[in-house]
Amino acid sequence: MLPASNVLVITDNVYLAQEFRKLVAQKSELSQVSFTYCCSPASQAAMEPFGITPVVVKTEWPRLVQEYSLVISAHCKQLFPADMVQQVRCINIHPGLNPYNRGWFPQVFSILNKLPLGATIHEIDAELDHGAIIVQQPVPVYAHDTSLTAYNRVQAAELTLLDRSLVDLVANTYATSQPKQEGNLNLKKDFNKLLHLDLKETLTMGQAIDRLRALTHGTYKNAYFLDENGRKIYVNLVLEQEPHAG
Ligand code: 0FX
Repeated sequence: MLPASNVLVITDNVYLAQEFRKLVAQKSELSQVSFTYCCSPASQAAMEPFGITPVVVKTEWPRLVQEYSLVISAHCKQLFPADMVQQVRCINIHPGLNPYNRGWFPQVFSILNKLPLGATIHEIDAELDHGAIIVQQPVPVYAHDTSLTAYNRVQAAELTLLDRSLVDLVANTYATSQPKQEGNLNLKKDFNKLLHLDLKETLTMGQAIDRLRALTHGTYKNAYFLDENGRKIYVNLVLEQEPHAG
């Protein structure tokens, strides 16, 4: 059993928050550890039914570093200030294979640029998805994947990694390795630039299919073109792999 400590989990992802709590409840080693769950103000409405209250990291961090011995970002949409990450151990659960396609929606960019995809748990430093790697797991991207199917595979890998490493994360009994290169970083604005489909743009069929499947994610209205009246027509792609013969 680990000695009593206070862990803060900040998350803006309802599914991950629920799965995180389940994992904590399953691990007897963590029975003396106190876990507090918070979210970003923008996620308050979605998170309130689960008893998760907002925190503003930018202004509240001096209190957080006093109250907690570990802060875990489980898809928290706020940046942790450099002063905060120097004063308390901060760990990020990231839906990408650092250092490839760090930042926003990694599977969207992996479908487009073919860089590897996966899940990473890493220490947070002053740069985005950049710190020392604790554990990571690659996941494949198939020709029949959309953003959603690739993302579901990544999320399953994140939970596998979390299940395996949570006790060590809390106990601070893990080794780290530095990413072998800086990799590349995509921001929200890079995703937004992909959404407008210019009907006059010339692409190969492969590039066009990749663009549309990278922007197909369940009910999200991502890719669009403009009709003759300037109204958006949203586009999603349906992909279906031929069943195995026999
Ligand atoms: O929580 P998350 O899966 O992850 C994002 C970033 O990708 C990640 O790098 C960062 N650490 C984390 C704090 O925020 O994002 P989400 O739950 O907003 O979206 C999940 C997926 O849904 C995303 O990968 C693509 C898809 N999506 C989402 C939005 C909001 C769309 O296709 N369109 C959208 O407008």
